Amino acid sequence: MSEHWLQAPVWSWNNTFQYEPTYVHHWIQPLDENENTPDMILYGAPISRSSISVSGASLYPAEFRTMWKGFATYNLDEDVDLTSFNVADAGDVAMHTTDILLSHHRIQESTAYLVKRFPQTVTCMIGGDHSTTACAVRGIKDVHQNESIGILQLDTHLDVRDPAELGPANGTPIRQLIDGNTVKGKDVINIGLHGYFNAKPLIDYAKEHGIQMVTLKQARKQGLINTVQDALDKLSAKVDRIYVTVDMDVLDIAVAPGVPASTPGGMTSTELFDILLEIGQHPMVRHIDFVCLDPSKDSSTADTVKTGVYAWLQFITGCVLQN
Ligand SMILES: [Mn+2]
Repeated sequence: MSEHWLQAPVWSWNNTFQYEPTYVHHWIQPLDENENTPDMILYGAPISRSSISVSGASLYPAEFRTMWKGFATYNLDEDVDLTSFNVADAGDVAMHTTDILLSHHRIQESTAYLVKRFPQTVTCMIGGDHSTTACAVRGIKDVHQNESIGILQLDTHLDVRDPAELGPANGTPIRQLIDGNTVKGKDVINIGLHGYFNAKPLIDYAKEHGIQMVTLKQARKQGLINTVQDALDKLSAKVDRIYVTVDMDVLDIAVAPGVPASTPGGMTSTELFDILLEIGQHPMVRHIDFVCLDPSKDSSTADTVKTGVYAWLQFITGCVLQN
């Protein structure tokens, strides 16, 4: 069994709760490594020292859990209660204070541990900045070396900047995975690109490696749901498992004050919620992450953290509808 660096979550549950769970903080339980197979394992990767610009995204896993108490387990729109879906919280990967590469390696090892120990379980990583995605995908590949992994990326950016120049920073994860032969460029689909936020040489790299770019403008024209279904179908036809990475900077700057890299012209929160409901229903999606949300930049009413929890619950609702 591979080593892992998971520590009990910062947030402590009310395990003495004696009624049927009706709010998210009653429902999620700490991971019991000796027991059953949970439907989903949640784990935090609280690192943002690897961000190109200043970010407090390392604070997100703790704030994410704190916000659970504001959400019921019942989804009114879909008329489903989520409590039948067993979500276990494995806590956060312990980060080294100064050694970024060591911290990244711990994320990789901890992901490998979870994927190996719970092969049937969907994993959900809460970042942290986007550098964490490269670590998680490598961890999955370590366990499933003969499987191909496809990535559906919801992001304003391609994240193919050069690690030789920046180190394994948050602008580089997709390039790390392609250059490291973990994932093929043609097995990456990015939805959410728009406007003026990807320099031309990065687009050239993406084209050269066959990354499929769907701009937000194109996606809206053909319908976001159709676009996502199409992307998942395409990936399903050629890979063994799909990893979905949600960079919260895909959201419009007006609805995501807590995402340092969000931009004008991005997704509305409703668009993101609709997409995640669809993604959750797809059986090939085995892994998901949510990254780059910095609670220290958020509004005083934590609007973006609330949006982040809502987005995650939409994915889970999709999983429940699939079953
Ligand atoms: Mn990104």
